[in-house]
Amino acid sequence: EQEQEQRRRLLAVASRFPLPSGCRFSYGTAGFRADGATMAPAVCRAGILAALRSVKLAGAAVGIVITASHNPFGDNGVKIADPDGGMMAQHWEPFADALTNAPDPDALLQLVLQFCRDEGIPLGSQHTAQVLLGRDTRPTGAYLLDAALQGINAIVGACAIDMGILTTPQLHWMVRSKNKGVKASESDYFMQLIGSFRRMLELVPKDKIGGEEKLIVDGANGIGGVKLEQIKAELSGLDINVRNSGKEGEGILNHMCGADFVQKERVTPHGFSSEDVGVRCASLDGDADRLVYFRLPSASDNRVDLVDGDKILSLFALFIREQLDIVNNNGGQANKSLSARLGIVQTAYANGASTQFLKSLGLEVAFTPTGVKYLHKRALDYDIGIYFEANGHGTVVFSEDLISQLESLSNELASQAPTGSAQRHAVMRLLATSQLINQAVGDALSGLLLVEAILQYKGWSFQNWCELYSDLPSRQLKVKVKDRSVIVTTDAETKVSQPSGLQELIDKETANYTHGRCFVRPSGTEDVVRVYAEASTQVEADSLAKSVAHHVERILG
Ligand code: G16
Repeated sequence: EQEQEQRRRLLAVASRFPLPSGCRFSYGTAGFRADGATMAPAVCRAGILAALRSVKLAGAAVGIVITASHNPFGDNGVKIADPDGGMMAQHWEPFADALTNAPDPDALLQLVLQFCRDEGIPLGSQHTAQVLLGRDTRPTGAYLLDAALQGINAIVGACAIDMGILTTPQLHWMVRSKNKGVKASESDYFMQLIGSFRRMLELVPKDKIGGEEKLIVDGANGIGGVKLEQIKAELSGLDINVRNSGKEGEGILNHMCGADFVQKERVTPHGFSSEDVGVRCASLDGDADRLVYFRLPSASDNRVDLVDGDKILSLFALFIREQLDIVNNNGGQANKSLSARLGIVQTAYANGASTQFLKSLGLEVAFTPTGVKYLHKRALDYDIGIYFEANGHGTVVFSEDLISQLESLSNELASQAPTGSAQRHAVMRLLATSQLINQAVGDALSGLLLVEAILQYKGWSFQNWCELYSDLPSRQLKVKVKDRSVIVTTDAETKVSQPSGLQELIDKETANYTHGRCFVRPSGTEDVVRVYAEASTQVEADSLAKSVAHHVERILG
């Protein structure tokens, strides 16, 4: 009987959300995205998918975030979080694609039944499933949330919990926390952020206290600014001013503002003026999973000095390496040590100068294709894995084993040495870092607080941070083509394998430039091909990108 009920529900929901003819969705870099008004069938099916994933994983909580992140205001999309808070396991992506594109209710039912047989998912029996939902501030959000709820409720035994309007990383954090059996509400998230930030500041050496407190944050008119406004009064040691906060009249989501705009265009976002020259500024994206920093160097033009994800990564790497060194050497006095493998993960978009800088520190640097789903997974191979995309998406992940080593070392040192021991302080900084920085996914709010705590610890100005290394001039372009999926890449997206002949053309162009480097790849979030070029001068980087973009246009139409 339950089986009959299950079939009935799936057929009913599929007929309520028919796929518009000619519509084809594809699970991209971070889920499904399109014009918000066309997304309901895909979001409803993502609801079915998330509930099935939870049934498969014995009722563990799974997450859905309704957002199109850095994309324009009218777009929307859906990201799915696995029980550990990371992106949905990649081996379910083909099923996600098939389910979303099932042409009619019967085809959808058959697909689900077959998949459940193949995956051993006990559909229709006494199993439970729970899905946590969140959405950003987009106008289609409420309507799409309802579609997701209907999809979840189409699976017998599934329970949906609406967590409200959130940043993407908040929802990922909640899913992870819930499955760890720890408190998982928004106020728990804020408490963890505020508490660990305070601990970090308490551990700032006395002679470094008194750095630049003023920080202006561009909230992209999205949800990140709203949340930052909620907690900023509790962040003592920081004087935060939020612009593009999403309030009525401040501007449009992601339009001429936000992390993607600042990182790609390298110009002042909307809402900033010559009065802000010289002040440290940060930019979040629409769902606050990306973070970049910038400064207006002069009032005479709108150019910015950019600190992108690579330089945030470099700051984190320097700090963590320094703490590990203090723990393990302690000026030759260490009697206890940690065994911790520290690794860095980047993509082909990482500025060549950043990779060289990290390698010069003796750090191991690995590369993956674009998408946090790849970087995060690779970072988990280390005891401390630091990953960042140049666009500002990244975090630091700590292994469970290292956390327990740190906890017991902290206890031992407390009983042995006077409380002021440098070694113990370094252990405590590492523990506070693991609490502050989101362990589930890249999180602009937690990343921002870690940056601020480290700058204070080091007594660094924005200028000191900028000078870590000089970026090689680079340029990124978008090319609109008929069908971007024609491009197939290999070697972590640094080479094109199809269409044939394109890579040879890229190589030929690149050979004309000193320190030239160039690659192309189809975006997984926008209907464009991205072209990235680097060279020893800006004029050369621009020209290399332009000539390769021209080849792409010519070959792909
Ligand atoms: C998403 C992914 C990022 C990726 C970005 C751009 O970010 O989470 O890992 O770098 O898309 O991807 P693509 O170049 O394929 O368009 P977001 O912030 O848009 O969710």
